[in-house]
Parts: sequence; structure tokens; C-alpha cells
Amino acid sequence: MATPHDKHQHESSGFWGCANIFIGGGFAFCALLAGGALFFGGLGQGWKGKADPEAAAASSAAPAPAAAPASAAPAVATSGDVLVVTLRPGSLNPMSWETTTITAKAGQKVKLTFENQHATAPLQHNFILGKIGSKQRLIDASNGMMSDMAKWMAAGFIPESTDVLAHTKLLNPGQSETIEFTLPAEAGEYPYICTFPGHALIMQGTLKAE
Ligand SMILES: [Cu+2]
Repeated sequence: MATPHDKHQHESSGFWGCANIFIGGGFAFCALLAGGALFFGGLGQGWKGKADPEAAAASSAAPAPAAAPASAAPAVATSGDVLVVTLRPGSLNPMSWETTTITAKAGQKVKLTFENQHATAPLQHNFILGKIGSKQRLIDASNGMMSDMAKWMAAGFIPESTDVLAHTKLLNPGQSETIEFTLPAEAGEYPYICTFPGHALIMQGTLKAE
């Protein structure tokens, strides 16, 4: 189910690593202390309006869109028995998920694509799906990685833990990866977070298996 961690260990990127630690720290500070989401929301709308005439038209017709998805692909769809999920960073806050709740069936196959696209705040991210009840442990593991950023950057910030059910590699801005996994048979709430240090406290979602 989970792909072997060592498969990704050759993937490292010094430039984005350094840039992202720097940028990510700044964003975390902003988002936590100064209502960064609102700031980036405003910025995002402005950029989107320039880049995309349709979005501009839509936002003048409806003046207060809370969160306009950037891509045409629906966040969640089904194809046969497979749940097809497309995740992106949040358009308002780039250190959040655009989709924070996903409903699935216990034991269902999932084909998940993480499109790491953000118009105004390119950051590195990963996607980690954890066992039921593992959210805090994964957050703690992510925070613990700050003590050895070089080691964990080389490992894609993937926690070495049996709590990890499935994950992408660490994606650079603009990259995307599709992973397939089968949910456990147990119904419940499976947390998904980005374990890039500094992101985990905000970049959280819940996959509800019913
Ligand atoms: Cu992240």
C-alpha cells in the first residue's frame, strides 16, 4: 500500500529546500499570527483576475467567491469502484489543502493526484495519509524533523512510521504525482497532512471512510 520510502530518497533539491524553509517559515508566521489567509486570498484573487479572464468575469458577477478552485478537474470523483481525488494547495492559504474533507468507502481503492500548483506562493509539499488517530503523531514527527533538515529533506520529509499508509514524494512547485492505494477496511477518519516542517499544523485534511 505505502510505497517504499527509500524509493524517494534520491529525490532532493537543495535550492527549493532552502527557499522553501525560508518561505515556509515566513508563511507559517504570517498565517498563524496575522491572518495570512486573508492577505493571500486578496493577492490570489488579484493575480487570478489578471491571468484568467473567465475567473475575472466570474468574480465580477459574484463579488465574494470564498475559494475559487484553480483547475477544471473536480476534487473528488468516482471511476468504477475507484475514488479519484485531485488535491492542490489552498488558493487562499498556500500552506493548506484546497480540499480538507474527502469521503470514501472503507476498503476503497483511491487514485490520488497531488498537483502542487499555486499561482502566488510556490512551495514544496508532500501528501501523507495516516492511520486513524495518527494525526498528532505525524505532526510531532514533522516538527521533530527541524532538528536535521538535511537528512529529512533527502527523505522527502516522509516520517519513518507505520502510521504512514500512503504518501507522495516531496513535490517541487509545479510538480504533480499520482499515487494509488487501497484504504484499510476499517471505517473512520484518516488524516492527511503535509509533513514539510512548519506546514503540518495548517496543511491538514480528513479522509472519512464510511
Ligand atoms: Cu506543505
